[in-house]
Amino acid sequence: MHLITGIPKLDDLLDGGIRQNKSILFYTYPGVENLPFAFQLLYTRLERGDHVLYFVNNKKPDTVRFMLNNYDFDISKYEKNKKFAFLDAYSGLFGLNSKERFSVKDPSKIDDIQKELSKALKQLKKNNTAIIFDSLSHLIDACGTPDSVISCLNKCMPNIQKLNATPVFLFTAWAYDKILLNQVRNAFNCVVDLKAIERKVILRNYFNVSKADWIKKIQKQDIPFKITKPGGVKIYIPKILVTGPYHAGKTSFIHSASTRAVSVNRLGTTVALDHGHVDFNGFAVDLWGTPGQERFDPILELLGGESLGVVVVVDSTNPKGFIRAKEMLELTKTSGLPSVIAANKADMKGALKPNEIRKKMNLPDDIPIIPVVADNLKKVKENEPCKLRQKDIESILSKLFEMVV
Ligand SMILES: Nc1nc2c(ncn2[C@@H]2O[C@H](COP(=O)(O)OP(=O)(O)OP(=O)(O)O)[C@@H](O)[C@H]2O)c(=O)[nH]1
Ligand SMILES: [Mg+2]
Repeated sequence: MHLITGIPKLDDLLDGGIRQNKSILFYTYPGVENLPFAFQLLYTRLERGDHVLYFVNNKKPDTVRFMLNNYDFDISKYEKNKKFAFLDAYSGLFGLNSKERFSVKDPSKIDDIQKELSKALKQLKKNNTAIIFDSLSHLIDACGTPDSVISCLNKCMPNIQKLNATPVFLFTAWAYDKILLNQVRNAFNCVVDLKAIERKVILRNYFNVSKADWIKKIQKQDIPFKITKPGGVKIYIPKILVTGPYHAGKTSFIHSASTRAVSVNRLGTTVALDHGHVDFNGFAVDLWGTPGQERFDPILELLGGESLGVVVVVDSTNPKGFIRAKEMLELTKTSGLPSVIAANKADMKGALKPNEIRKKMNLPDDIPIIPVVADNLKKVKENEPCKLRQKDIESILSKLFEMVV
């Protein structure tokens, strides 16, 4: 059975999601956040009717509740109908009584944890239950030798699985020795690595799946991500360039696609740049728009730098602009990057069809050309950006994001 995680792209890489009763490890490099991955997964499972048991040993259960709330994951209704419960292995560390449904008196004893875990799972037995282990690194640090934790883990994994649970472990690879780190990785059916590219400071976070024993050939792909609050895990594309000839509709495109956007415009034309932030389909993306007028050509190269993909907005009624559009790709040094042509103003008389545009622009078949129309023709004004139809914008964004990631 496929259990979707709700984490964008991860489900694709896992061939539909994690598998029931298989263990999954989020193997995290120091400095990278892993909690939102667990949160998004557990909330997705709750929404789909599963139960969740949250084992926590490094912060108060209330802290987890607070953090979940910050991401807009409201678990209160699931707590009320007993679909979500904590297994508190934190309060006991300070000799405090726990108010949670399940708790361990002495969390430094791995056997006690195991007993309480079995008790909790027996109560939940009839249901699919995801158990979040937050965190395995802390369990190793708190419960004696790493070897004993690993061997206990290996011993209790089949039991966990017998009780119809799918265990999800959070692990941060602090300075442990290499043998232990390998033991940890080997103890799970599936390993998702959460890493960062560092140059003195962390530049970018990404994840990949390095192991999933139900898949014959794993797609080796690094997926860049960003954590947003609320929202959780989003695939992050820091820069998509939006370019194209004068008056084609670039500013209109950016404002229609973005949750928030700013433009430096004067008398109805862009004189510096447009910037917009897109939050769509699990992607968080920043759009950068160029001006169209030739007098601004000297800044085009600056605006194009470090783009990962391009939306080329053309006016479908104005073939003269097509050559200019290709010239702008050269000037911004973005030709060759994943690109989609937004064939804008398709609502207007004389608008060329995508195949005609492809011919005139002499474009290869792998560059999609997607028609775009104004959302409401009555509201289109001379020299003022207008709202474009959401459906058209979304097909452009999904096509391009798929090509970039
Ligand atoms: N009918 C129609 N008009 C559109 C459409 N898209 C944009 N327009 C209009 O075209 C004009 C130019 O739109 P902008 O979004 O400012 O174009 P731009 O490419 O940013 O222009 P510059 O920054 O000056 O190069 C505005 O008057 C818009 O209202 C469309 O799909 N249909
Ligand atoms: Mg503009």
